[in-house]
Amino acid sequence: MSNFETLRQKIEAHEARVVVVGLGYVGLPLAIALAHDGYGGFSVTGLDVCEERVRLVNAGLWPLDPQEPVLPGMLKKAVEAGTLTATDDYEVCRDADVIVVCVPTPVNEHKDPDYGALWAAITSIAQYAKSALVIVESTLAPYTTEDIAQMLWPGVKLAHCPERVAPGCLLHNLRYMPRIIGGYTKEATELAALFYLQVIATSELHLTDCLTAEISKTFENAYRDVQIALANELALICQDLGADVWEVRRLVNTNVGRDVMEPGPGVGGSCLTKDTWLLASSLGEPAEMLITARAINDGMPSRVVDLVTEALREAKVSLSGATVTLLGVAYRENTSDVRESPAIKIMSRLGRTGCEVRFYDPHVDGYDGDLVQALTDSDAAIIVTPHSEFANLNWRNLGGVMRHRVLIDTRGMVKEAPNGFVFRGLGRGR
Ligand code: SAJ
Repeated sequence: MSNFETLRQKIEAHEARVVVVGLGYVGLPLAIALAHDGYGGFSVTGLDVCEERVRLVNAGLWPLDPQEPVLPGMLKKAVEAGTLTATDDYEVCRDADVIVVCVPTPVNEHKDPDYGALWAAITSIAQYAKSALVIVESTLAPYTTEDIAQMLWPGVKLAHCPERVAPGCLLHNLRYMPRIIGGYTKEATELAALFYLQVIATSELHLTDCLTAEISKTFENAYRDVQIALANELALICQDLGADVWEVRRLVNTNVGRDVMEPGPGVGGSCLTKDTWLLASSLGEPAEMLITARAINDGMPSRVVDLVTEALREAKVSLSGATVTLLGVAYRENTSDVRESPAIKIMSRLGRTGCEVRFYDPHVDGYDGDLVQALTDSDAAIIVTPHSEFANLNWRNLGGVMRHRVLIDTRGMVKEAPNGFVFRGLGRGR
């Protein structure tokens, strides 16, 4: 029987031995779902270089900081059932039929791909895996799959199936998001598609080649980044002209095919902040619009600091020596994920001016204490993350504990300036 046929049969019968390399936000949910008897039911080994993460997974404990619904319970069950184990030893790849690579692919300080983790994983896999199906879920700059193929060729079947999960809904996205599968060969595409069909609930698999998959993934996030930059530019235009961006946005969106996104204090998270750079790194000519969008979004924390400075000046409070409370540390609403959060950038800019900066975030451990205490004796409050808890705060009461009543809303959550407050809204010129 050919290697292709053997793999096909093992995958279909759920008898394939699976290794998931990288037990982070992408790899861990996948390893759990693959091992769960209701979904994949495969025998799965999670591989990670972090000993502590390996230890926690083997103990049936969720090892990641941001909490997720359902997954921790599924992890415990899979470990107890013996279908999921973890290791830091690549030798496990020797007997693997399917290896899925989910390691981080960030960019360095020059915005070039930092493939340290990727090359370490691929080099180790190449040492042991001779005929497995290798799928790379990590986001890749165009032509990277080609380079990976050179390292694994000729025995291994290789496909790029870029991840599409987001914190707070990792399992849901994994099960229901349409997937793009770009095989290095037609056989690899076919096997990878068959493999995902065993674990995902959607049948929407889009089969293509690896270069098209790489460009599609990086561009889908670059596209979102540009759309947000455009909304942020509109906010700055409205602020300058004395209009309200939320009303302008509402009116623009009444026309067919217009869907202006929401302006805000900048773009956080690990996807949108780097995928433009991965895409741009592979080009001969600069991708001007994408790079301008990055610059606009990266500039938003400074615009927020400008608003704070202006509002404090109106309240006759000097910025140096003021106490400012940031409402929200997470980059994304209703999650505890703080990666690349605009809150951190605002904090460091304010810190440089001599401000004391406090945080309150009901979703983030360590910052989830008491809102009233966080605001007591503050000179200003800034709404940074649009957590639902911040939607209907009673500013009349909260103002009573503040030293000065200054409020900055970067997310359009406060409809009317509260009485007695110096109020500034991002994109609200009046
Ligand atoms: N943001 C705005 N205005 C908006 C939408 C977002 O300022 O209208 C800001 C957010 O506050 C945040 C940043 O942009 O700081 C990123 O937000 P996001 O909703 O795009 O969240 P991410 O970064 O977690 O994006 C992920 C992406 N998923 C992957 O890369 C696998 C993205 O492709 C998804 O579209 C997004 O989740 C999603 O919609 O869930």
